[in-house]
Amino acid sequence: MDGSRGNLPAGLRGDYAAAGPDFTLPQDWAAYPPADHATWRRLYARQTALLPRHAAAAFRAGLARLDFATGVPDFAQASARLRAATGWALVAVPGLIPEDAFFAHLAARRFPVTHWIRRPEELDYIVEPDIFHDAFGHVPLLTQPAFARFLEAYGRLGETAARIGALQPLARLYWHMVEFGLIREAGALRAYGAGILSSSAETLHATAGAAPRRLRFDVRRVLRSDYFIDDLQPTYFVIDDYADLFDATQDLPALLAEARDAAPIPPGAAAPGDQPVT
Ligand code: HBI
Ligand code: FE
Repeated sequence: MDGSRGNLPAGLRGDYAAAGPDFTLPQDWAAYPPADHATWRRLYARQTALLPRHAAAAFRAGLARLDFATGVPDFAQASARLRAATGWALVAVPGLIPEDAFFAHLAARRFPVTHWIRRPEELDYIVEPDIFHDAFGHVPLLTQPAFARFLEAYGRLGETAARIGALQPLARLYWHMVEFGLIREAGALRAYGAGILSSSAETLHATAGAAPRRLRFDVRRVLRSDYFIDDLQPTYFVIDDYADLFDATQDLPALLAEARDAAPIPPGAAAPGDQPVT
């Protein structure tokens, strides 16, 4: 990593100079202007309207344990509630951080949460994850023990993946199963992925849209599946239980090496062995 930015894309919005060597910085909750709290409340109202019909039960239960309705969450308060549930805490970061720092935080049960919020004119789409994507999208599910254990195990695999040149397959697992995962509950498809639940368009597309391919979660298939970062997903993977994710990490080093050497599957393409979920 070079200096204070590491291997990050250029032009990121956050104040990386204010971050420490682990890329965390103080949240300074008192410094948020009323306009930021108002933006948070608008996003929160829009997304929570979709949850009863489209969100996984564990997401809704996690959100109910956190006090996120009144405005930008105070990470110290949210961490106290999260620690009581699964031992996880939030740490404030200026935005995307280098992969090795990200993995190290997950392995230590610290979830990096961007501390700034989007501008009102960015309500429907934002390129970089902001505090609404990270805190509203990711944190509620960290109260679910099996998912929390998976994410900690995922973080621990970062070092191995970097050593064997398999960061791309590991990133695909995060993208498909942490950002865009679906779960089947009582025969219905529900969203638990943060990238889905922090976006109203993606929430409807993922769970109710006719277009996307929905496939039964298969870790080998996911590790080879490329994805678009700036469009609705053409393919979603469906689990039956959060323990399926933790189980998939058990022999991941071997699977990562296999996926590293295999041909990627293009976004939206079909592959032999796919098991569609209706
Ligand atoms: N940094 N803050 C932050 N949040 C992320 O979700 C994140 C990151 N850095 C890297 C990254 N995600 C992805 O490359 C993961 O697949 C590792
Ligand atoms: Fe995310």
